[in-house]
Amino acid sequence: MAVEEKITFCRICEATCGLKVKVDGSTLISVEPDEDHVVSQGYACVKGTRFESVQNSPDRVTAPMKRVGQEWQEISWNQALEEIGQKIRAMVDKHGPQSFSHFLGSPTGAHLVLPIFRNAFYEGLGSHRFYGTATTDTVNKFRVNEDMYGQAMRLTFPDVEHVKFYMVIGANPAVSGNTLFHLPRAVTRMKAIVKRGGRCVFVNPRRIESAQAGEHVFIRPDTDVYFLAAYCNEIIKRGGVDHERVERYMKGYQRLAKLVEPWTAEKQESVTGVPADTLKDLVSSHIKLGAAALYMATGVNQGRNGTLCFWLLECINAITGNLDSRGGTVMGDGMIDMAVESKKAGGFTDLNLDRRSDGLPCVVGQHPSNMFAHDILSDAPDRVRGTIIEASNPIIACSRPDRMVEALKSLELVVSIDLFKNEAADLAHYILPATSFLERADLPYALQSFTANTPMPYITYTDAVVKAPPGVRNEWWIYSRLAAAAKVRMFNNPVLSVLSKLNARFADSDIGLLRRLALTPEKLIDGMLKKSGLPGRKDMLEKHPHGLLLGDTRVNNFLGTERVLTDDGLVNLAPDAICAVFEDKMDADYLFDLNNRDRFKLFGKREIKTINSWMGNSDRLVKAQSNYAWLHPRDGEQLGVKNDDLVTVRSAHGEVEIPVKLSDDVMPRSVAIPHGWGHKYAKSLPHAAQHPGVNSNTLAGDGIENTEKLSGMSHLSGILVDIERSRHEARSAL
Ligand SMILES: Nc1nc2c(c(=O)[nH]1)N[C@H]1C(S)=C(S)[C@@H](COP(=O)(O)OP(=O)(O)OC[C@H]3O[C@@H](n4cnc5c(=O)[nH]c(N)nc54)[C@H](O)[C@@H]3O)O[C@H]1N2
Ligand SMILES: Nc1nc2c(c(=O)[nH]1)N[C@H]1C(S)=C(S)[C@@H](COP(=O)(O)OP(=O)(O)OC[C@H]3O[C@@H](n4cnc5c(=O)[nH]c(N)nc54)[C@H](O)[C@@H]3O)O[C@H]1N2
Ligand code: SF4
Ligand SMILES: [Mo]
Repeated sequence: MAVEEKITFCRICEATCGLKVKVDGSTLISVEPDEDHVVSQGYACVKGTRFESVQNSPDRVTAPMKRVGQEWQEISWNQALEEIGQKIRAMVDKHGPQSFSHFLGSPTGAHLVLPIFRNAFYEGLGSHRFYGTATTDTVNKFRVNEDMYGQAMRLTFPDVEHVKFYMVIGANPAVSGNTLFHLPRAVTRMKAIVKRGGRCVFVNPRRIESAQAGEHVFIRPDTDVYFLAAYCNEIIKRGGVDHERVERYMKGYQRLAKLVEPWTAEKQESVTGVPADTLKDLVSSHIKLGAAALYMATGVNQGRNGTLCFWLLECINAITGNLDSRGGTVMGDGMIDMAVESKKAGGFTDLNLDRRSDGLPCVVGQHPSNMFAHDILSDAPDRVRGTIIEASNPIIACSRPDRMVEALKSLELVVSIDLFKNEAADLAHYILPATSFLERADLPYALQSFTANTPMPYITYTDAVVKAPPGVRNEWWIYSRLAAAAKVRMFNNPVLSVLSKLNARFADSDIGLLRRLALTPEKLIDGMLKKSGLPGRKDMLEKHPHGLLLGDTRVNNFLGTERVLTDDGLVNLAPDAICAVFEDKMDADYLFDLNNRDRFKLFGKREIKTINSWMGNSDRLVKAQSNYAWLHPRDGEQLGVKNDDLVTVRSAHGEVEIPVKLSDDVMPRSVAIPHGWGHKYAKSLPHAAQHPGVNSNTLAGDGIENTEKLSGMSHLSGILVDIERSRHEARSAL
């Protein structure tokens, strides 16, 4: 077969860069950046350009597998789906629908039609037991959106193309892209802020790669809440509030002002390490430069107070008049207004406060992943007895891997839907092989209202550009067929249910006519595009293969409109639940942090060549392990360690032994360890097992006491640890 060149886009991270791939039949030969992509303009990172090592990996699962004892056997799809379907049905009939759960990983974010079918399956089953790694990265933001703007999906993003004062707290866009908004070519775009006379400031316990685009301010891990409270207070004291806008469109200002009043720049300095003068200088620029936006991400989300932090951050953006303003934070409206649609439909994006008996919320319908093992190992009658794990590796992603292993081992039924037999899949009873992103048609991230959440709004569409191996299936198909086997009614409608199950039969029928009749994702997306007044699939492919720019970000399209989804149409600056937690714990937390300011705090370090745990098996991306404990040289000296020496890092929950790298990019009394490593259970990921590294989540605690109460987020960053030189010698070949 001739080699073909095709244009598509990457879906490994949210930057969604344009790619040009060479394909020979069903084999991916190479991946290059798409020079002509309307937004990424020739940028793509190594994870994208070396994706062929993942796509073509000999370790990929390409047929359904069943574990019989310790042996894995290849079985047919019919057998797999029938057996799994019957087991789910029997479990649910005997123990009730909540006994069968779901655990969702981050790669599923980039898959447009999948949630429709997954949700239809679980709704039909009657189970709301959804867990997933959203509670390790970002549900605190959804909680705040719900309380301030009336719906979880009502999400702002910074208008980076026009901003003059941009402050990035606990994020590293140069390495990670961004979360919950698109910003390909992030470094270039952030450098442009400084070029046009603005400031771009990174508040972070490490002088990160992104800091080349602007300035850097050190902050002690998990103390941002004091910094933000003091920042908000300073804005108020210095007259930085746009009172007219606040009075017209918002409520709760007085309560907010009163809550932050005790938090001075001087007070925060003692625990954050950010000099009071630095904070005041930042506030001066914020007010003077006008168009200002604060953005935060996982580094802060994963602390003990991620919800309080995002609330304060959104309040600062709002009261300074920057919310819904050019160069401030904007509320994309996109192809579909996800917030409006979700509010109308109810269901999976709702905030559920009464599903759990322990009082933890289910933000966007997700139970806290920190409670997954607990809910399995509990002796409650409705405990979790079976689960599907989809695109996730909770043994590495979540706290207390030992407990996660014990819990997964105890389940009666575990089904992994994945590309690989990862550590969690190794403990499953069945593995169902899924398509990679190159093997499916898509629009960019659905969560972002289909590309609305980007400083350069655009739309792009891709067909599947590589033919999936014959034994691999798209998840929409898997859930439809599973529904038939488990006798689950889809879409709460008998006719639609029958049709959707038939549709899945048609989609891979041997009869060409039936296959052509099937309503495939391509056809669904075509309909969605046209309904939104955009070019259909064919036109997108032929006329706009590199994407179609949709004009500038829109402003003044939110405040005072029906898009504010609170009952009274006002932005709520002082939601009761959030204020109550602030009142309750700020002083106690502050005292605790003051008393522990000389101890080490652990935080994370994402790396350009890996994404969470799933690139460790690529021989082109991971050639040696880079899983070090990064320490400040002064701390290294005190501990008596130099580069590559082993240290033991110990928390209240566990300990790891890990080699050291010293760098003055790391704040003293803190230690950065990349997560996503620790492939010691990786029997079926041979390359990853050669460079295992250690799992930093051994140091994180699970259970309610290590879970943020307003959102269910796991506490993964800013964990107190002790470090000592290890008694063991450093391994020479790391
Ligand atoms: N290369 C690569 N890209 C990725 C990923 C990956 O694993 N590798 N993962 C993807 C995923 S799933 C996500 S959610 C996004 C995440 O995207 P980001 O949130 O940008 O993730 P990080 O690069 O880890 O940035 C978090 C930053 O917070 C800092 N930090 C840690 N603790 C604190 C704290 O208490 N306070 C402050 N102020 N800063 C703190 C860390 O030093 C780090 O620089 O990245 C995505 N992109
Ligand atoms: N200490 C610490 N822990 C963290 C973090 C941290 O910063 N520090 N970050 C947290 C964050 S933000 C996240 S998102 C989680 C990540 O944790 P997870 O969401 O569990 O992600 P991975 O561990 O990378 O596992 C992803 C799995 O999906 C599979 N996969 C890839 N593409 C597809 C696909 O298209 N379909 C299917 N079905 N499977 C696919 C891969 O093979 C891999 O096995 O980790 C969290 N854990
Ligand atoms: S930055 Fe993200 S989207 Fe772009 S190529 Fe790399 S992994 Fe893919
Ligand atoms: Mo994430």
